[in-house]
Amino acid sequence: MATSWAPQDNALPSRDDCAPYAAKRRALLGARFPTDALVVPTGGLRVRANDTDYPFRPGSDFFWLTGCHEPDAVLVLLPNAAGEHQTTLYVPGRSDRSSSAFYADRRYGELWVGPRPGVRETQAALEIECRPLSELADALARLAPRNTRVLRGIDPLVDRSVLRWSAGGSTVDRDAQLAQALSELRLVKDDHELLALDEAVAATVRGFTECVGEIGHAMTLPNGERWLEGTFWRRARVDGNDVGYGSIVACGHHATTLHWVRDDGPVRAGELALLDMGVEGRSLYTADVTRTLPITGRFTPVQKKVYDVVLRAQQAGIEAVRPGASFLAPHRAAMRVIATALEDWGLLPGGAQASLSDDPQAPGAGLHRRYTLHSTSHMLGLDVHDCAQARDEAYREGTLTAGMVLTVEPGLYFQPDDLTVPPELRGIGVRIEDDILVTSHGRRNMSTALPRTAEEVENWMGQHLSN
Ligand SMILES: [Mn+2]
Repeated sequence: MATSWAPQDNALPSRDDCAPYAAKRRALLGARFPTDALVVPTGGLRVRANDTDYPFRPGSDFFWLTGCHEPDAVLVLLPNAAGEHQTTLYVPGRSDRSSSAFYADRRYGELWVGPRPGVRETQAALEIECRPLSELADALARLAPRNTRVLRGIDPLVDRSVLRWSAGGSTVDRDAQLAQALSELRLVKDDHELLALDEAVAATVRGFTECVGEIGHAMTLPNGERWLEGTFWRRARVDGNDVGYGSIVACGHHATTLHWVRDDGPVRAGELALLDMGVEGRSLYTADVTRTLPITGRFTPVQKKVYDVVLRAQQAGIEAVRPGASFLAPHRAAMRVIATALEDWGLLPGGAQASLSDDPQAPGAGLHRRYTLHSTSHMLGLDVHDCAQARDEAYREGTLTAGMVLTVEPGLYFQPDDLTVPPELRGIGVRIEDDILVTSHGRRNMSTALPRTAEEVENWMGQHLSN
């Protein structure tokens, strides 16, 4: 079987656009730890069931530093005397026709999975010195635990090979500092990342619009939410890599379940559809957008009453985004609008002021949270909840800086069995979410291509609803 095949094309790929950006990011990381060796793996294939795997998706920190899409790869930065780092990327070799794996390995053999880049190809595309993965074990064994930091919890093989270091106890803290530094460096996006986010948002806008066009068909199915979920997923796969997180397609009272990802309910006239969906682009940055749409294309008066409060809260939140403002400013601004409205509706017996109190022991404090449930913002990037390992002082209690991208997504949720609210509000859930870039002077809403006001939503749906 190994003979009489035409020669394979071994041309090298051209340079990936991200290469110079990734080089800068590695330099930034290296500068944080000038005398340490740093080990950042991407992780490997994971079994879904029996002999089938989940589609592989690179580790976000690894990908940010390399742009490499291949599973099992490991980046090693070795400090040198000049206080810089020598970069080596360990990648699996190809399983081309010259190898027995070509035929035999159903996970990696190119007969099974198609051509894969190997050491030469990855080096040419990413402009990083690459070595075969088979050399990694020796390379790790040469590192001194005292000045090595490892991104743990990603690759069991890497974790195991450095397990012996943990005996002293202190390396784990050092490793956590590496994860923290990566998260904090990723807080501010470079131009290449912003382009990728804009592309992800544009694809997300197309997906939302296509969902509106499919509402009519979804209404004919017992589990029409799935039809809308699938409609969006098709757009995510065609324009990007995947969805960045499980799409929430929540019609009627499902909208009051925050992470409704079962998406197996009906799509019924007279109800709202809360759609929280984001395309993850080919360069793995994800959008995260929510719209709450009247299924027939027109809000009822009570739906519009709730919608308009959430919209005003979101607008106040968006306007609070500016460099130098605290990360929590959009949340505070949005909650002020919502608590005031809840007080007007007689739902906050102690009043909005008391409910918004920073003192959790104060009477009436936090009562609005029964209906708002979650915080208003999170960072967005390669991960939908980006930069999660950053210290509070750099993120949750920190200050907004130009280049950060965050969501502003207040919501109001009246559970169907909540006896504290009037019956007409029960089962209504509304969230509006946009992706906001902090600019040097203020902000740019990256997702303005989707309508937000009730009137704009109704006009847009009128153009795209089909029956
Ligand atoms: Mn979000």
